[in-house]
Amino acid sequence: MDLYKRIKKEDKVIYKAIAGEWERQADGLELIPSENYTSPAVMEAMGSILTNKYSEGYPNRRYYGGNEFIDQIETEAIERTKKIFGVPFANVQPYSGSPANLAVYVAICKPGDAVMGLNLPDGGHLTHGWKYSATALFYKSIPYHVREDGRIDMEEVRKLAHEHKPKLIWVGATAYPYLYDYKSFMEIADEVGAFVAADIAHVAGLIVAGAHPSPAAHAHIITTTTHKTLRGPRGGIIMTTARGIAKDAELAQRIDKAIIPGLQGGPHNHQTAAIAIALKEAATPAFKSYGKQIVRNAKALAESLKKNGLKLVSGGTENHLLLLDLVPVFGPGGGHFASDALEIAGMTANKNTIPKDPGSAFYPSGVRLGTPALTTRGMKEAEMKKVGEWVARAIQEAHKYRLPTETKDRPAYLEKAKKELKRNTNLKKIRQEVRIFCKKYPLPHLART
Ligand code: DSN
Repeated sequence: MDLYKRIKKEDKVIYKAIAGEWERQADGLELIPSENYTSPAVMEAMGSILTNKYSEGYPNRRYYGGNEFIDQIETEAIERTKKIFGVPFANVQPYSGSPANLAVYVAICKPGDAVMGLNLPDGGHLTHGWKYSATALFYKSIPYHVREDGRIDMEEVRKLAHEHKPKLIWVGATAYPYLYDYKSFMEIADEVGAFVAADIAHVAGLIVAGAHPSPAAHAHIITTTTHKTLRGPRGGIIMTTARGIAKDAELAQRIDKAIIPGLQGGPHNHQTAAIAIALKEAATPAFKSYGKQIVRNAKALAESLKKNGLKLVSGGTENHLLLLDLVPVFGPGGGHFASDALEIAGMTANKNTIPKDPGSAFYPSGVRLGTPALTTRGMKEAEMKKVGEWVARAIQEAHKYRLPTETKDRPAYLEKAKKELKRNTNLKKIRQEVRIFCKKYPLPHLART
């Protein structure tokens, strides 16, 4: 790996781990829907000298000298965000999605205010008020849920909003295979005087590509990470919409103050430059095709999985991700067995709860899959058919396992099952097929080991 020759010389331990991770990413199928591969230009910016600089404050309003070029970079990232998402204000300093979301609370809520978000086991995010998140410690969290079919229960959202009069309602999720009804959320929020924050972390790239509706006209605030479908570096952005400014003329300034001095210190300038580059890439026609292909690939993967005998929550997908309902294979709580079998066969996914999960958040009954990373590698519908077959074959190899009913027996049982799966010759065979297949779809990096 020429790219990391200095690390190789200076620190063999870290070099070896990076080289191992490089091989893992290159030779396996990345099916985690929140992961992706950045471009070499984004990578270069992340490893640039910009990491050396302190810049607390905002462009032309810094607490430190020497920020002439940093100001140019941050201004460019802000302007690109505004243009690409059609919003009047953007803050590009959040270190990632969770700090971005916390800044929204700090900007508009007082401790103890009621807030609403999709329940985590129903597909929601930790920072939308999950009971173990700081957001539920400091604010009164009122979760809403999905119906039997997996769609958000808008009747429940309206009922809870009228009952609790929340200050803030989140729209967004981490495991939701449908489009969001932003307009209905806005109507409900208007009825009770709440702010709507759309967390588009998962679908930002799809929105830019025109493959998912934009919440710009139906939310006051939009937050996103930059490293999922948007294909940038790890990072976060908070946008204030025209509707947000109309509701509160000071909203954008409140958000800026919530980031610094409220929550963060100096921005990560290397990250800001990399975000600016990713936004430039996202504005190209090639990216629009990419975003649309992600969705076509997800639908093709869904068809292949069903054809090979697996059950999907909602029976398919409207975006980039799919949720496998594994209750018919393992009974309750079998997500571990599937994700272990997939990993041993060279496919990375994550176990996940499904709507009305008969297991638990720690022992969920589903697995979450997605196509953003595979689409970056140039795979299309024909390849998704193949991937679906491998996923089904791998899960089939684990079908005899059942989660013990006694919680204390579970860790040992799971460990034993994993050991056995590691010795499974059919899984080894799939691993080899996947490795050969991956060689045809190189990562967008500069060199290989
Ligand atoms: N960890 C992200 C995901 O995988 O969806 C959410 O923050």
